[in-house]
Amino acid sequence: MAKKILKSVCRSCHGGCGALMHVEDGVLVKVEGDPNSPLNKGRLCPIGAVTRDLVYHPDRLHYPRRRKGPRGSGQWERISWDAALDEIAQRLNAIRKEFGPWSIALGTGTGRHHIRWVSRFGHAMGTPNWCEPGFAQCFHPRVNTCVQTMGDLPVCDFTGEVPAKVILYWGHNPVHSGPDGETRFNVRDSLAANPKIIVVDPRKTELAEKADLWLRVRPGADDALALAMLNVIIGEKLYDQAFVARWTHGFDALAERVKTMTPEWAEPLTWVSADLIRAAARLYAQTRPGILEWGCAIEHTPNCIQTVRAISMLPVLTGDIDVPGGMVFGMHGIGRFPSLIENLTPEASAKRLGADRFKMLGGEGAALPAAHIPTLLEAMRTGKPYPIKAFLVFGNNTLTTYANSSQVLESLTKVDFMVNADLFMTPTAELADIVLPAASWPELDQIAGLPTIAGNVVLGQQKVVRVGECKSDEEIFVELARRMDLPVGKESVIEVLDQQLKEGLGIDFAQLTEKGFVKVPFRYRKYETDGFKTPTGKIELYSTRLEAMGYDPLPNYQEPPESPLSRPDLAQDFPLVLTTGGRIPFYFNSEHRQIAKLRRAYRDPKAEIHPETAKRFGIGEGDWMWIETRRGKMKQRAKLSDGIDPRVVNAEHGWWFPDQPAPEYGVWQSNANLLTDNGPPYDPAMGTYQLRALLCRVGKV
Ligand SMILES: Nc1nc2c(c(=O)[nH]1)N[C@H]1C(S)=C(S)[C@@H](COP(=O)(O)OP(=O)(O)OC[C@H]3O[C@@H](n4cnc5c(=O)[nH]c(N)nc54)[C@H](O)[C@@H]3O)O[C@H]1N2
Ligand SMILES: Nc1nc2c(c(=O)[nH]1)N[C@H]1C(S)=C(S)[C@@H](COP(=O)(O)OP(=O)(O)OC[C@H]3O[C@@H](n4cnc5c(=O)[nH]c(N)nc54)[C@H](O)[C@@H]3O)O[C@H]1N2
Ligand code: SF4
Ligand SMILES: [Mo]
Repeated sequence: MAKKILKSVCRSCHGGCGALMHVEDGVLVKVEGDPNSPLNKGRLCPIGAVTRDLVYHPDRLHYPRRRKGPRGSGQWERISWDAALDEIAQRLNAIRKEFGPWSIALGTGTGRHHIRWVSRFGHAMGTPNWCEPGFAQCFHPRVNTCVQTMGDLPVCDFTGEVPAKVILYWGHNPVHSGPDGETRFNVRDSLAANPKIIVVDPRKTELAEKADLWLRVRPGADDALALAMLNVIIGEKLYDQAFVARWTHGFDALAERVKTMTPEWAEPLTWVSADLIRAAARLYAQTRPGILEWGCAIEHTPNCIQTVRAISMLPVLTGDIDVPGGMVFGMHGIGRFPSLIENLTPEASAKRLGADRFKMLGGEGAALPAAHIPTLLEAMRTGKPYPIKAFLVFGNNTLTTYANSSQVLESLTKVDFMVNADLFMTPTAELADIVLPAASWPELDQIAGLPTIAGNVVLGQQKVVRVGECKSDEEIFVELARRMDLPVGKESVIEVLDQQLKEGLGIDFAQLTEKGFVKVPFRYRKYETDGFKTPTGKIELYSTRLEAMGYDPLPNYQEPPESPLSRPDLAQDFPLVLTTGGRIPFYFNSEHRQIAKLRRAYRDPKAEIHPETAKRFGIGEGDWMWIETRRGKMKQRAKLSDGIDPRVVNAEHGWWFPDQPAPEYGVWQSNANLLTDNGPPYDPAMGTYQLRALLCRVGKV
């Protein structure tokens, strides 16, 4: 019997846990955490632990299929890869010729191995229109804001020697989640040093229970809260005066901006008492070093960039930037990804949907420019400013994770040609013309270069098995580029990986997978020799780049457009504030509901509500409860909690039911995005729409 243990890295979430893959006669028999990995030290979470159940799930797509019958009728026929790829290549080339390459759009999901390869393939075809439902709503607002104002994204120093003495968790519950390169294990380990804990969250999470201070903020009022904390830190001179004087630009202007934004000003806006705001500002500023764990909750409302801006200034004012135990900049261990963006003609670049308005998403303020989803969906529906003829989806369950799902359905049904590559059939894949079976993470080669973790570990993810006729997304792009005879993008996957690794680490992919991972030597206080990569060479509290793009150079407060304060008229009928999300440890966004072990651990969707509010509407613990907004209605089971504000409801996102009949798989029953809004106003710089802080009403089913 041929037995081997191969080193790889779990990619079932944003994490990147080192994994040992036990393979016998071409079958994956066991997956365990790599004890040598600095990220997980041998552990796997419930999702990583069921990797075999994912790879060998009986519902996995094993071969390409073509739709018979009308769109959404659920009738399919098996076809060969040759037939599938030739048909796609021929249709796409015809569309490019007749309508221009920009009329082809691509979609993908968050933080996957192939996210940048989707943009690469788009650029190779000549279209600027690729998108991801998190781009304007998740992580990239933090990345782009910090790149513009500090030169890079600062991240928690989890792999250094010095533990943080205070941790500020803001709209983030990383013991269950952990975006881009952080694992839940790093987060848990950082608690072992017994730091002070401050939590800003409308729900009483496990972290909130442990916290020294818990600020139960009104959803969507994070900007006001952060500005008030800045007011206290500046007003009481709690900031690091030497650092601020030498390394920041525009401190006086910031001080002037927040002068009137006192805790008393913020109290009625945030529903947090002025005393508690003061206490949090003092505890955070006076305990050092400190880290900021910020999550996507601050990026789910239309004042996203300025909220991020305000919160990002907290560790800047305390001087906890690029110091041991603080917020540090990565060492960038791998070479530049060849995104092929230079292949776009100026005409094509100018056609990126939404880029003229949202420059931090699609223009000069974006590290990797992407299209604006609501503008793209509108172009699908109306043909304006030009028609979108094809939509190629590589790993996104569009009907569950984009805002306003009913309108998303309407948009997708207008597209002439839709292709979907996924591990499983989903309600979204059922709308496609051709469905391709994608390889899952143990079935493909990739580099997990995680510049977002302080240790800057570069990990090799290697193909250890393959099921059916699955191909990796990257391989599909290469094959299509060749069949379409595109001018660029035809190198093999390994050639591209080798090039990135040689440029960064001087090794090739085979050498990386042999080692498993490479730790890049770390250096603190890089700014002392290099400065900050901004126009002034300093951290820009007053942002010259935001100003040049026509946006507010200083952080500001905006009331959410659908709130009890901005729309008291609407609040008569929809009296409660709705927030959505709240990550579940057993599922990743809309995924994993078909894995029996995970589903047994967490059967039904749950919405959190205060017992008094539930009683008022005749709802008991575990009852199915309607939640309704102006956009639509869906049901989840009531989870009663006296930790949530009586005026707030939290609904989980990502729910559909793979066990229910095709083609809908129950996607219209409990889907939080039937409630959310993708209409204006958007964040002026990022185009962010509203996934949280909306008005709703509830009732017993
Ligand atoms: N297990 C698991 N891990 C995941 C994911 C998953 O689905 N499952 N998803 C991945 C993705 S895409 C991401 S972006 C990350 C997200 O991970 P997190 O950033 O942790 O996101 P959430 O858990 O949705 O929200 C964090 C907290 O914000 C609170 N919250 C809700 N509304 C507001 C608000 O208006 N203001 C504030 N301050 N807090 C609010 C919620 O109660 C919740 O406790 O996790 C990634 N990792
Ligand atoms: N209401 C509400 N909506 C939200 C959020 C929220 O908190 N509330 N969170 C938002 C955020 S932060 C984000 S980032 C987005 C997340 O949105 P996405 O990241 O797009 O998540 P999914 O829609 O679950 O799509 C992932 C799909 O990829 C498939 N897949 C997994 N691995 C592979 C692979 O290797 N190749 C291919 N081709 N397919 C694969 C899975 O089976 C699944 O169908 O959702 C956003 N939507
Ligand atoms: S935390 Fe993420 S990367 Fe780590 S085992 Fe779980 S799913 Fe995999
Ligand atoms: Mo996300």
